[in-house]
Amino acid sequence: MKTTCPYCGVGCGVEIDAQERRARGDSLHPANGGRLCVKGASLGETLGAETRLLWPQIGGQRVTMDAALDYAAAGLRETIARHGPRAVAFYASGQLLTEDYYVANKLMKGFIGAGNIDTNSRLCMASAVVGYKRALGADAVPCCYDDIEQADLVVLVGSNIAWAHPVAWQRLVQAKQQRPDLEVVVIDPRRTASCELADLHLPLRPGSDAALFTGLLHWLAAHRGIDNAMLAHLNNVDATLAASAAWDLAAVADACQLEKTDILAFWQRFATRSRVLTLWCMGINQSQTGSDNTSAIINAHLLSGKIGRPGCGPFSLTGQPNAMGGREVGGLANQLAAHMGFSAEEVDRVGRFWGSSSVAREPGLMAVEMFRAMARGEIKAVWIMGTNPAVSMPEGNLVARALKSCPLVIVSEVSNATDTSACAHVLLPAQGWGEKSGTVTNSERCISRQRRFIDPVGEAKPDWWLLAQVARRLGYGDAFGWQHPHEVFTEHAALSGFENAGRRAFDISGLANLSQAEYDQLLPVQWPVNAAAPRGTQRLFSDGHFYHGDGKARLLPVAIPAYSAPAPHYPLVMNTGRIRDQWHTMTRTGNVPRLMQHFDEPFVVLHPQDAAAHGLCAGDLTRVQSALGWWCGRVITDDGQRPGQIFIPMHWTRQFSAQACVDGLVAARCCPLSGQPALKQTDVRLQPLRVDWQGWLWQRERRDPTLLDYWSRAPQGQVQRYVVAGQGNAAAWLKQQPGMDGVEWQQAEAGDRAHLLGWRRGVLEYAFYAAPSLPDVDQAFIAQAFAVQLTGARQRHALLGGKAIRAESPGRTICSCFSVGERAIDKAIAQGCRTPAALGAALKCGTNCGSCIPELKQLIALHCVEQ
Ligand SMILES: Nc1nc2c(c(=O)[nH]1)N[C@H]1C(S)=C(S)[C@@H](COP(=O)(O)OP(=O)(O)OC[C@H]3O[C@@H](n4cnc5c(=O)[nH]c(N)nc54)[C@H](O)[C@@H]3O)O[C@H]1N2
Ligand SMILES: Nc1nc2c(c(=O)[nH]1)N[C@H]1C(S)=C(S)[C@@H](COP(=O)(O)OP(=O)(O)OC[C@H]3O[C@@H](n4cnc5c(=O)[nH]c(N)nc54)[C@H](O)[C@@H]3O)O[C@H]1N2
Ligand code: SF4
Ligand SMILES: [Mo]
Repeated sequence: MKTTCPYCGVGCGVEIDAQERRARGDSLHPANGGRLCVKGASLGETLGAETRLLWPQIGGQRVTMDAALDYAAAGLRETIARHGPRAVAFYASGQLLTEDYYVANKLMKGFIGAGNIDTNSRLCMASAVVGYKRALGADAVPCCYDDIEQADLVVLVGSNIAWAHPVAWQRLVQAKQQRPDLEVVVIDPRRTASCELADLHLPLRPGSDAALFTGLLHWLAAHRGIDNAMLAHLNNVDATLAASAAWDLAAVADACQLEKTDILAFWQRFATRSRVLTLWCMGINQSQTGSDNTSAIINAHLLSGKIGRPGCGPFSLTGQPNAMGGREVGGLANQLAAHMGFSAEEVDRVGRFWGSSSVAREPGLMAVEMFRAMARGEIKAVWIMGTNPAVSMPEGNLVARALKSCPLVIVSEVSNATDTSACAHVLLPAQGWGEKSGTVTNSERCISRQRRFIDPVGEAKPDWWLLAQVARRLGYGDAFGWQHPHEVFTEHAALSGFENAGRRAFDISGLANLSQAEYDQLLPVQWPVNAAAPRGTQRLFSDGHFYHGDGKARLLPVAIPAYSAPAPHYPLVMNTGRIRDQWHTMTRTGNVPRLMQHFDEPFVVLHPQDAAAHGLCAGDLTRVQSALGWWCGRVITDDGQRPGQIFIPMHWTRQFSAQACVDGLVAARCCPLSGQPALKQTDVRLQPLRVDWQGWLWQRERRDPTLLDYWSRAPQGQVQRYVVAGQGNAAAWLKQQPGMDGVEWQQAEAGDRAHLLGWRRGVLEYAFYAAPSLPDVDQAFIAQAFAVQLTGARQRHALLGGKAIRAESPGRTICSCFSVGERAIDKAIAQGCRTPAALGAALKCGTNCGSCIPELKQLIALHCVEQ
């Protein structure tokens, strides 16, 4: 069965064998041509029912689906009757299917009649949307993935594509192998895995991108970098150039804290290469000047005519599998539907199409404002679907409090335990990937099908169905009567073409008459798809026509913030982002042991100088504090970090660690135009976390430790592995934990080490190894001991010692696809494998998705240095 990967915005086609539950790349899909990254390749392992939400619940008690839907509808109806439609809100997600998203938007904006539906895309794409709309007249990505292969110069700015969009990265790697003169410039304060391919890395001061690109604009104008043929299609050129005049090389070098020669090397390449593709992501959007950052990039492409041609363009990589679908249906609070806004004409048009006289007339609250209004008691009922705001929103502690104080919280979810569902009054089990059916749109505007290939677990239902059922109970049945997602899709497609006449870029009217069979067989297709382009459209703006009323694109002067020194109490700047093998709040990837191997604890990356200045070494535990909260995790040192800047992954939640939700520290300072919060720059300080002991704890059941400043959890199949750290006596702590009645302890204490095995009726329940610092034990052997019945005294003795008889630990996993550990790789390097290809031939590492190749190269380099 062919379907689409539910993780990142690359949108890879997947072929899945439903019986074997094995995922392979779809060789015919335009996004990936058969490739998958490790997350995609492990999709089969996420399909189990163990961690799924199976039944509807009210107040934690299982109820029937009807009872849950009745309760949710009655609560919404009552809230609307007493407090008006603006007292309710929906918070949706770029991980919903387009059909789900369309129904949610139609219910809120079309029938409840308020604008209050916003989405996690506010944290992600909102600045790019503003940038495109202002410049091009439409939220329309001009480019396609083929441009990666056709470019002369690829600029990666604020994008760690090697980890966040691994298959697009693979395409770039291959293109550069085939055409070594294809150049890559990486603009990122950190040296990331993506720098592996960089001809030039600009480690700029965080937040200074707009200065760099405004300087580029000024430089292009002064160095014959203007495309004269393009000028006829541009507005506002003179004013924008005048506003950029102050940004000469010296000013930019000062603002960005970069070497002038490096800046020039970038500007010269940009000006002289004919085909330049700029790929940007969260380092640009998640900023207080996010919208202006995107405009600064688009300005340079417009003025130099590097748009609308193969290998060219300002290309915003979308994060989520269907962030684009959300933008199409109008899932953001400041859009109405299908690329229409809230003008009287548009409200009237959408009202006629939907058959509703109560369509919202003004934008609703954007994400940050929505949760603040909830905290103030103004939002009294919320439905959260496909997102985990208690973890992923800035001001995390305020958001959690707002949710706890909100009188009605409805959550539709696939996972049985999330930080957000812990605040829910009504839990609705949603169908997950493989069960649900519909469409998604990837970064290059390509619509592809997700298809059902397994039966849903428990009573799980598609999100669109849950929404439609509630809509019927609210009395809007006629407009929500679909039986199949195909009917939702064709209605959405028809709205996109309704009274469009070429004015709105998003037009898929060519799909409005699909039969169900045609929908089921739909091949990937890039919008617009209409009478003029029945087979879709690979690139936009090739004809120099843009979507502003006058048909021209618009350059825009941008605001460049003055540099402000860090506050004395919080001298470090915290950057946050992604790691290669985890997806967001880990509700799915965190349960796949193979994906936990790359990094299995929350960590902070520090420049060695900063670590030393704080009395910290690699491997220590530390506390990071901002004005809003604190975080706890392990130190990694890396000289690729800018001094003064630290990096913490966004992924860890209260389900996986004691105190590692990084958004509890992040203030909600938003771009005034897009409402997107600056998630990459928080002033913090750090200090060592002093503990008496650290240990490993394996236990059969999940029961999270209590009374500790630090723990973190990594599920390992049938057993849970915790890393714990505490004060006082380690053995005494363990024995006092709840639920220890009837456990027989076998204990060995030597010096300051404590090893304990806990047995219940001869069955191993606990294995615990503590010492002043984390002891070296044989993890695979210990986890395995929970799967087999250990009988021999010698084996039990070995288990108590924490070491298998004659075993060697494989070290940290480097290649997750083939589970190849650091030790085997080191050994192979010592035996003469000096290239990733040689390592691949010997151990298979790096030969599937290839995203560990940068780390393989590092290990080879390290070995050569040590020699
Ligand atoms: N493995 C994995 N892949 C994912 C996801 C995931 O959770 N896991 N999530 C998906 C989603 S929703 C998204 S939005 C994308 C995000 O994809 P990316 O944006 O590529 O990932 P991030 O790690 O958030 O941040 C990218 C880079 O921005 C840099 N940065 C920080 N501040 C600045 C700055 O001021 N200027 C510049 N130029 N760079 C800066 C950071 O150092 C970081 O390396 O990934 C998608 N893909
Ligand atoms: N500090 C910091 N914070 C960030 C970011 C950052 O870089 N730094 N990045 C931001 C960005 S770009 C993003 S996109 C957000 C992502 O943040 P979230 O959207 O909050 O993260 P997810 O873990 O993807 O949440 C998706 C939830 O939906 C559930 N789910 C999965 N499939 C389905 C389904 O089909 N139906 C339903 N109903 N539920 C489903 C999952 O179990 C999970 O609980 O985080 C943002 N927060
Ligand atoms: S690159 Fe993205 S879409 Fe492709 S397999 Fe990996 S996570 Fe899925
Ligand atoms: Mo995102």
